[in-house]
Amino acid sequence: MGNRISIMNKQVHILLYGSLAALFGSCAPASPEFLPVNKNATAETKTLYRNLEKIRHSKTLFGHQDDQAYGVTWRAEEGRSDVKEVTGSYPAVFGYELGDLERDSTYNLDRVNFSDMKRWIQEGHKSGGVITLSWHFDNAKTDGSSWDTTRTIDLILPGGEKHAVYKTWLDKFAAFNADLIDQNGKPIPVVLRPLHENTGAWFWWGRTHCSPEEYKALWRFTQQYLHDVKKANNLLWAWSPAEHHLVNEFELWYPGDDVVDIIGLDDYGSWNREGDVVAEVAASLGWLVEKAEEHRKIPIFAETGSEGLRDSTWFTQKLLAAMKADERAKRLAWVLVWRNAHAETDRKNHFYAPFPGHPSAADFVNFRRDSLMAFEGDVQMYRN
Ligand code: BMA
Repeated sequence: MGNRISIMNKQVHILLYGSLAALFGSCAPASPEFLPVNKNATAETKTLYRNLEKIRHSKTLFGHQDDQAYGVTWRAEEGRSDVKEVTGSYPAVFGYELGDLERDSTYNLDRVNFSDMKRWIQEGHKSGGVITLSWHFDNAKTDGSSWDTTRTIDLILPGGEKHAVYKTWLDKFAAFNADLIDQNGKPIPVVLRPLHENTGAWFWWGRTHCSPEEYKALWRFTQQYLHDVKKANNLLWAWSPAEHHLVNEFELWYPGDDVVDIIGLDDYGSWNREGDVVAEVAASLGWLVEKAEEHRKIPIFAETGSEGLRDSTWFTQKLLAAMKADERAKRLAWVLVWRNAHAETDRKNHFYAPFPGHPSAADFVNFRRDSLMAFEGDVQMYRN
């Protein structure tokens, strides 16, 4: 109840301030600036942050992981995108994955060439889209993957015997990041989304493999090192726990207002539950938006999707329906669906966006046309 009142107050405030601004034009007092946590963020990064905050009140950007890298029937073919081939437009958010960068590998863990990735990031940015990066990094103790949950966090924190190794990983990211330069020679703003899904237990940084203090210390060290030592001033920081245990444990694991710009949710599981999934996802997205707004952060649906899209109207009747069923959920800045793995060389039926000829293609065109959704070209993220 209290929260609803404060949202109503906010709307009255916005209305009032809007009318004053209209009356007095540029003489009206400036609203408090919406700034990222990094005081030294580049002007372009600040513009992106401000625009995300502004645009989310009328539009939700559509994102797709590895969109230009491969689709269900192709791999690394210039200009291709399953999303574009079905709807005529690229997404407005491009997600890429850094896993295996720490191994000095030419390819990431899903066989995307890192130099190709840099070029696609440049193209995505040039089209006005948002770039976001996840990182399924290895377990430093065992050299296993992210899914190797052998305890390792104590070793990579400052003072731990693998701390120096962890720093070399961040150095490698900093070198990769330094190559992300736009056509004017300026650093491309990047939304970094490390240590994700930590309220689940499947990664070594998950809730049963470290304490909240250790998790938050690792988040803080990572940020401080990239900001202060590597001078990576093009980053916005997205924290995206999984839906598991989230409602009860949000504040326990939240790294802090001074180190988070964007608050997201990763949720695949809810779509497969019994009952009214639209109502349930709507409620949890509404809750997330309210939580982010309480903290003065930007809310996103950081990862979701229905693997293999067996429901041919999933995009409009499930995802969009949930985003519209709760007034608060309409204020998400973006929703990103996971990758369309190449069936022949990677994984069969591991795709989350329709591709030409798929039964859900027509529904996805309707989703793209919906007035809430923004694809490539619908919004300008880098204009002041
Ligand atoms: C997972 C799956 C894996 C992939 C990983 C990193 O959820 O898609 O196949 O390797 O993300 O992209």
